[in-house]
Amino acid sequence: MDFENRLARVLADMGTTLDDATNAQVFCALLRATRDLETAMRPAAGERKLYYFSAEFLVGRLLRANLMNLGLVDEVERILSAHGTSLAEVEDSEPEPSLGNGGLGRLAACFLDSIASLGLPGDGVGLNYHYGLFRQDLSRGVQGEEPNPWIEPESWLIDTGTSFSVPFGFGPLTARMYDIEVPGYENGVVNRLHLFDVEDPAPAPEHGIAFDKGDVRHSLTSFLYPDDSDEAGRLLRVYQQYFMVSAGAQLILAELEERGFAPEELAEHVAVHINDTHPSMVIPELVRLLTERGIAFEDAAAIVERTCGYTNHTILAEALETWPMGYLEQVAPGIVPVIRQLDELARTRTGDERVAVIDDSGVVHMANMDVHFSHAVNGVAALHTQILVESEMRPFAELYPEKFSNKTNGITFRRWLMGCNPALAGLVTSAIGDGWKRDAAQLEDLLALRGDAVFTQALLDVKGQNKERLAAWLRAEKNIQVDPHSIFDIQVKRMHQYKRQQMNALYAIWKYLQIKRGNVPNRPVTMVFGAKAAPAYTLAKDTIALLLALSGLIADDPEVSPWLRLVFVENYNVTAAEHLIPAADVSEQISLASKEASGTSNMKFMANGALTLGTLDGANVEIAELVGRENVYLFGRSSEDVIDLYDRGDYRPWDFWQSDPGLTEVLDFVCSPELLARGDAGCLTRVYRDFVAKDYFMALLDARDYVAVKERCLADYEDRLAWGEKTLVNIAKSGFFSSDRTIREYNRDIWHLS
Ligand code: 26Q
Repeated sequence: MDFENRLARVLADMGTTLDDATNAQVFCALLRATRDLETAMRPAAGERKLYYFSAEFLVGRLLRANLMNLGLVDEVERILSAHGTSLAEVEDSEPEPSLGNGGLGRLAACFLDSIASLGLPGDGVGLNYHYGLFRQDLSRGVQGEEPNPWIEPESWLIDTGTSFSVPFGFGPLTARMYDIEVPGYENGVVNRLHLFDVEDPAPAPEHGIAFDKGDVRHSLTSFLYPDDSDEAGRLLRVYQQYFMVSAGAQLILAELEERGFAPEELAEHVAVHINDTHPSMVIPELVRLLTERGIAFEDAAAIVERTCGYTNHTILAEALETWPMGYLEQVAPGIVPVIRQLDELARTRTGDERVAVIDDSGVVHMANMDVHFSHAVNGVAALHTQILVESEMRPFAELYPEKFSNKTNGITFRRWLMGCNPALAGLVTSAIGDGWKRDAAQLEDLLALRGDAVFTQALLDVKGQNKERLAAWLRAEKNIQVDPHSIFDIQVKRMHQYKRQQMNALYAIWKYLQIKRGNVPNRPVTMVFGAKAAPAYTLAKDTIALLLALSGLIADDPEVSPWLRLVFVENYNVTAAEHLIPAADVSEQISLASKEASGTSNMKFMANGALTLGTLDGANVEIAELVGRENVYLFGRSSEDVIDLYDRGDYRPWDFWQSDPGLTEVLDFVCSPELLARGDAGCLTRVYRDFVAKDYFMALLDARDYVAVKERCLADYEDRLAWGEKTLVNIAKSGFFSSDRTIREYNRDIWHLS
């Protein structure tokens, strides 16, 4: 049956027709027709199957992505336009699944797309959070958090009817498995994302995101990473993690048996991947289940070590998980003896206390357990892996040199170019054909068009169209006005001190003061921010308050507003990113060198023809190497300098503040009467005090250089053809950052799926 008939049938089932249906009903019918088509398709098969364990899968809206991979977008557009609507209008009815915080979760989603598109056998394993990550509310000038319910009566979730019993300390709890289909790009493959859920989930809280964390049986899957600032929150996190990995491990053994293999053969037929430490308990859980099936502990541990791979995503100490043994005894008593045995086994390999699984205060170090009992460990960009091997995990790298490798992150070009930027995708295809859609490295063919003024102008025109589109979207969705002829300078990512949105705020103040003095720029600049702050992260929330106060001050100042705008896009998520990234001129990637493991928005901006303004951190290093220094705007101290400064412990922000009158003026403005009239005094004072007394992520160290290089970048924008050529080189070189390339490397070096 063709898709049009399928759709008509579903609509008839719903008691309507394409002509009579609302956009919401058409969305619902498209969802059902697509899902039904996919359920009839088969997963990739092979000798070995991957299970990618992750606490987050930030998949974004799924209708367009699924239709694209099924090769149905053109047909659906044709059907819809005959009835006076379009995919863009219809997909606005789709709630975005809210199953991740940021980069790590979005990476997992890009990986699932690439695994299926390469025809590899691999499923995701995660949790079905009902209210997801919070929805951000900025209406009061500070961040408020609201539940984000995304599961509607008709959704992408398929109730498989399969369930597993998870043995918690308080007794067993049933984990019910829901699946989301993951189609490959035009290859007939459909893999799966398995999301485990409790049977009787708690209703959403009426207001805010406070809920009964003690009511584990019902609230386990309510929210993604409940606030872990209190004990109940931390315990619930352990419950979530064990629930996910115990159910996932049982699924693996059940499927292994179905495929006709013995538990002893696990490593030959299964690869387990641990996405950061959140799923680490899968190691002791698999060992426990294997020993239950009669395998001796040492053998089980060896099998599990040959099965598992682990990716580290951060070197920030606060994100390295450790759990007191007492928590584990309460939550998952079944794996406690296993963890003790694993600790002893690791101690037979080394006497180095720094790499112990259980330290002398009885705390379990999840990352240490991962490194001892995985056969492969990787960082997510060349610099990050180098820092892991040379400093953060040095004792491990000396003990197990063969385990360590780098796997530079990637993004799926299906969503991040073909899906979100059809104008650029069309232009690229008209120039080099469509081979790049399967093999992003072919984007390099664009380099032949360097010096072709007509093509360069066409690139600039596409950017102009995308800026108009973004302006229309911001007006309609967020009630924000922007000028498409201004330079769009965009920083979108989680709010964190190390990402240094506060340094970008200092630039805004500096520019504001310049314009007040009559130093107006060549062309107006629109600074765009989008970011959620963790609910318990005070300084991050304070920085949002500062940016909101600045936004209002600038907008209401008739001398400044024709030249500068600062807009803060509320509730930044994947859908917002898909509108923002294609329209960016400047991509802000300004983390303190050594702190951003990789970054992935840097890759998305590059592929969409924005120029990077950044530090030599994470994957920015590789971007700069690929495009050459003349096609990227670099500033700031090197990672070596920064690591030295931390080692010596002699960074003093107040020296900068006192010795540099320009900086003093900008900093003092944070607590000026003008801003205090608009923003919460407590928030602004905390930001100010942190700058001068602590500045742990050294914004003041790089602030001067940042302002200077940003000014040079904005001035360069005026030579339109030269700028267009730089964007051409960036797009042409971005193919390296395809997640297809990343997944090929994981498969070649770690998973060996086929
Ligand atoms: C840990 C303990 C307690 C509560 C929460 C957490 C927690 C939650 C989320 C720790 C880490 C995360 C997410 C980390 C993350 O998104 N890391 C990013 O991963 C990207 C993909 O590799 C990289 O590109 C980014 O550089 C990295 O910051």
